[in-house]
Amino acid sequence: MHPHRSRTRPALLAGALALATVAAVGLGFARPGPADAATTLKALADAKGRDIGVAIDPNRLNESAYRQIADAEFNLVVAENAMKWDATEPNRGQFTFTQGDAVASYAAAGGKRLYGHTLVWHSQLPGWVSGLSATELRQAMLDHIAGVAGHYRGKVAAWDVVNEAFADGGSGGRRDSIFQQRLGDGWIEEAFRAARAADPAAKLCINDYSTDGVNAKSTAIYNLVRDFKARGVPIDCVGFQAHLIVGQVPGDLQSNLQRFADLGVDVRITELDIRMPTPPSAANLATQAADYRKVVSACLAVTRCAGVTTWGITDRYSWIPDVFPGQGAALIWDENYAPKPAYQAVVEALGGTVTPTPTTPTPTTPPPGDGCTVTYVPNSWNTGFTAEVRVRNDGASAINGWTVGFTFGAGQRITNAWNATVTQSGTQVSARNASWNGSVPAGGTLSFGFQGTHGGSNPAPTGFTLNGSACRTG
Ligand code: G2I
Repeated sequence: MHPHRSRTRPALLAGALALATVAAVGLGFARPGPADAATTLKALADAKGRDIGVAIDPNRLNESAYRQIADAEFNLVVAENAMKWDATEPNRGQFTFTQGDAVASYAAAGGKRLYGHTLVWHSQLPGWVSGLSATELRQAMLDHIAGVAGHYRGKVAAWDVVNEAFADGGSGGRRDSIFQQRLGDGWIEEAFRAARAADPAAKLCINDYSTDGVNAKSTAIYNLVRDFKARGVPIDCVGFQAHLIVGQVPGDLQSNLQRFADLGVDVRITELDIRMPTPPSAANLATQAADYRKVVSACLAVTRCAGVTTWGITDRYSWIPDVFPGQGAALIWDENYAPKPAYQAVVEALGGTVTPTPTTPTPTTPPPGDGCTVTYVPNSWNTGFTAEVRVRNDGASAINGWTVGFTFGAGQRITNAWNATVTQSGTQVSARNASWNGSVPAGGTLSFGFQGTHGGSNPAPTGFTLNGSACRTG
């Protein structure tokens, strides 16, 4: 078990066990051949005692692909915006936790750790803060920390207590924020002490960007942490946002993480994304995969690195195009929820393997004329769809281990699946039972589902087979 982890790990989400990730082939980039990811990021990270986290917007959780990936692939969640000051205290002393609570209850229901972001930050402050005097601002800051960290007391594994407090460039100084201007250097320490009082069990982190390598800004934080540790100011961890540019992972990322760890704090990658010009080229997607591998590997090489969090699930929803026009494609699932080469790179960095396409179990052919009956239930939207496949075993004997085959006719591509391991090669799809649903009694029905993309029309597939024998459609 990892040294930073003192509490019992939550139970695995049962639904995650049911979800088999597919690596759809033929997506326009190089893959090691028809293969499926051996397991999920979550299972791999769980096995290593590390966090694999994701920033979420609770309003997106009713979108099925978003929800399925969040459920299956991550063991930690953080609110992308829902726990920030403007969201939680829009008017002084009036706290609103609806959105933040949605994230917290999603984490609790799925047995995922919850990361708190963020108590004090110069950005996304509600307007009322700017009018306060120094005395009022200090009290408002302390009240805000007490209100928010107190509300989530006992539920949050760690908080970004203070976010982005240091200046860009080579000055090594503080950011010229409202807190710095009005409260002076002591405000960070006051914030950490207030956070400890509000939630003694939460790890307390300072978080920043452009601090991933050794530079003036990261060294300024290093000096602050060293000072806090020397003086007994509560601080437990340092977050490195890692909003990176393709091909530009700092070569000293690992040694930078290590020097902080050597001060006696945990470290973590908190907001990883790796942007590139859009639309993405195959070459940049390959470089991005190598970059993700480097970041995850650097964390794993540092014993006190608690884990890696990506700042979102899909390129469909990312802050980057809004802030850097013409750039994006920074996450590990593309705009249609297809896993990118970077996804596979993270699997491999976490110790997962690319397994060859599983061999078909020995067919148990039903008596002629009996066979199987297929019901195919699609649910389509303009470019995507989900579908459930039900196959009744019409034979006289039970089946132990099944493979269902079928053929798409209109360019459909499966991006992820559940209750089966699904592989696609061209138009041909093969779905193999999961470990727990291989037995189908005579007269019983197996079912599995998947999500995919289509090019505008989405006719039902044809040529269904069960263990090599043709099925009727019912
Ligand atoms: O800027 C990227 C991240 C840098 N580190 C701290 C993070 O908290 C920050 O996250 C981003 C969110 O990803 C954005 O979603 O913080 C932005 C605000 O600075 C968030 O953008 C805001 C938009 O500016 C608002 O217009 C919008 O109403 O998101 C809000 C909610 O969608």
